[in-house]
Amino acid sequence: MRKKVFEGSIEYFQVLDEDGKADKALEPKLPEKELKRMYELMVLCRVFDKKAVSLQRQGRMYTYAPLEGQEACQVGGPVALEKEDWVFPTYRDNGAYITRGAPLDLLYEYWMGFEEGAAMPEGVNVFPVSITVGNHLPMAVGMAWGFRMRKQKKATMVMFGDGATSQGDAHEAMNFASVYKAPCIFLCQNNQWAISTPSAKQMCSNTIAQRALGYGIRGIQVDGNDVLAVYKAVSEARKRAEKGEPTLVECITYRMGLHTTADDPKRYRSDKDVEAWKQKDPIERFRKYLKGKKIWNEKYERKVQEEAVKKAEDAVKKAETFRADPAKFFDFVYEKKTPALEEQKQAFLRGE
Ligand SMILES: Cc1ncc(C[n+]2csc(CCOP(=O)(O)OP(=O)(O)O)c2C)c(N)n1
Ligand SMILES: [Mg+2]
Repeated sequence: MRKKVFEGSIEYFQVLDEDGKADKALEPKLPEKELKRMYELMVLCRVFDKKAVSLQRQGRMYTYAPLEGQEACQVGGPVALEKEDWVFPTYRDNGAYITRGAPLDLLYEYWMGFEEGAAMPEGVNVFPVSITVGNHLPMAVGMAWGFRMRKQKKATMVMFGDGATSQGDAHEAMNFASVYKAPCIFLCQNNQWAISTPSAKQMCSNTIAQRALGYGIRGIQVDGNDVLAVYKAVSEARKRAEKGEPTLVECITYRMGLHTTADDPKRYRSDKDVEAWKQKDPIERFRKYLKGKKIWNEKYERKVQEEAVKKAEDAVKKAETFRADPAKFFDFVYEKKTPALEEQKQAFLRGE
């Protein structure tokens, strides 16, 4: 006897087409103020990012991983969360920090080499970046499971790339979240590349979202250059999270820039591809939508750009005047300093 024991498929959706026209059946009903906030955040992310690359090129910042092209994911995902939720980002997700209210000077400070920049103010619930690919997925699930055990109505959202889905940690995390009903949202930014490895060489499955079926959780694929699609997918996932149902959201996007400032993508991908993705630019698409709704005009654009540039420049000034206190190094080795460590600290302070 043979019979089908499982039937499953994966949906893809897009709210805004490439001309910024909305699919009325899917368009989220957001007030003008919120739409403007999202647009302003996307512009701020791009301005922040371009500034960081330029600082690195001038020798004023260390290695930096640009987010250009991924603004719709990094704004649309985090804005759909509740304030008390937690986000677990990667090195590329400065936009998620910005959206959650991180002070820009701390972000610059961190990428200038100061760990102090990773300490977010109270209420900015974003974990320190995970440079280790994939290792933050189980952490996000662990925190979410904790929320569930304490009966708190909070959720976590972990952000990761296509490459991270090849790590054992990613599989363990999704399976664990499913079994323990952890209120966790898995937001994958499939930007087509893991450094120089294209998605097609990374996996043989058609989508990343379909892996959710194997864990018995919901998987959805969205246009990751469409901020309203990402927003809608994550808002729905957030509602399910509260019921103990994790979701895997795969955002189809593209890394427009370098993997990091230490990379030269011209050695492994064609300008033609990059050009084609430029036509799908998430900020331009959203701008067209806002223009169609008579929310956007040239005067508003000038104001948004000027404010973003000022915020970034002020933050750079602040970050560049930051001076670390090397004696603090001794304070964070253990929760309480051992006598030997205290002795070493005192010797250091005496300049020995
Ligand atoms: C465990 C581990 N292996 C390898 C690396 C080196 N590494 C840094 S980024 C990266 C590619 C990750 O690609 P993806 O997950 O798609 O994220 P993206 O950089 O595209 O945002 C690799 C292999 C690392 N940081 N951690
Ligand atoms: Mg990638």
